[in-house]
Amino acid sequence: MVADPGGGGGRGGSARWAGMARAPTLLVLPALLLALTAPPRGAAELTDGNNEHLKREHSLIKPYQGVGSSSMPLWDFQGSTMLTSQYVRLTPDERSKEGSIWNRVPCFLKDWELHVQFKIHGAGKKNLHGDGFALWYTRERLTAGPVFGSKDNFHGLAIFLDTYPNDEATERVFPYISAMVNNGSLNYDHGKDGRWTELAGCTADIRNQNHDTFLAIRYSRGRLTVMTDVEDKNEWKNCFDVAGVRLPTGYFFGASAGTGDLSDNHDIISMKLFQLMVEHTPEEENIDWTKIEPSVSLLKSPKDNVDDPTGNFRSGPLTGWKVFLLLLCSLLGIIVCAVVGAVVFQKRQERNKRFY
Ligand SMILES: *[C@@H]1O[C@H](CO)[C@@H](O)[C@H](O)[C@H]1NC(C)=O
Ligand SMILES: [Ca+2]
Repeated sequence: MVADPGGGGGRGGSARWAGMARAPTLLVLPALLLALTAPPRGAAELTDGNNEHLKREHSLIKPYQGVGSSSMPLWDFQGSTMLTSQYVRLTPDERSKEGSIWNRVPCFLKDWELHVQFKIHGAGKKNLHGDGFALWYTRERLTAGPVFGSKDNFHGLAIFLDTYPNDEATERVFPYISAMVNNGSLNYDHGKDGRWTELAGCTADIRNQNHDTFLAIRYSRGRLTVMTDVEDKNEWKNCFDVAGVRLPTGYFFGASAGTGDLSDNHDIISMKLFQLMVEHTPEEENIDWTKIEPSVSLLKSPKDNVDDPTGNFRSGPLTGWKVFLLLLCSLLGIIVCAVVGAVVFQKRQERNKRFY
């Protein structure tokens, strides 16, 4: 196996994976035989980022050999994307740029984990920078568009690393990382930072950091997990973890970024794809995974049901008022009953006095 030239070869040691392998039962050895012949290994080691499970045909690693070259390119790039020996710059810190880089080889792995090292940096001061970048696992590739430099109404998965809050009324704290699954029918609402199509998300301080910043996306058995390593602690921190996500095989990995009036350098330093060794039932194995329609079966989180899609966030306080009114009415009712009761009781007492 070729030594990892992408720098940080030590990344993915067992220690940093301890947090990631919260469900070791999901990680099954490829074959029982292997387990019997090989010395016992911790389940967590299987996905510890070692080169054994690294899929080079889906990985983008320094010095980016084969990127855009005519002989055997694994990756294509488009728009403002610029290659150096140290990074792939999707956009420079200039207005109205968009660029992307796309894997040319469709991915037929059922269970995978993508590790992305990136750097978002620029001269823009507080909130005067944008817009962030997107990571894709989609049917379409290399098509410029309005969603972080790429096409809207896509088929597949998008992870947005959004650095600019377009929606001034948002309760989310930016930079904000979110996921969206689309079967081609949904639009990404840029003005609302994708609020209505958000599957899950988290806040992460991913801009203008002096240390390395990483993101991991794991997709296995319908479960989508996103983790960040952006605090220079060399450990993964959970961003979100959702079940019920259905994605087909045969889609393409990519990354894209766009700038508008505000800008930043959006650099990809590496994208490393690891195969996860997961056992599937015969029924699962028998279906044609390339035919799966991207979908999410999970119920929306309660906060999405409270929010009014018109952007009106009044339901919370209204509910409060209703509860208050209800309590007030109940209280008045109790007081009335008590008064009436007291009067009746007093009348009876008086009557009793008369008769005894
Ligand atoms: C695509 O998704 C939308 C909304 O999530 C759904 O209403 C529609 O039926 C889906 N289309 C297909 C072909 O599955
Ligand atoms: Ca935004």
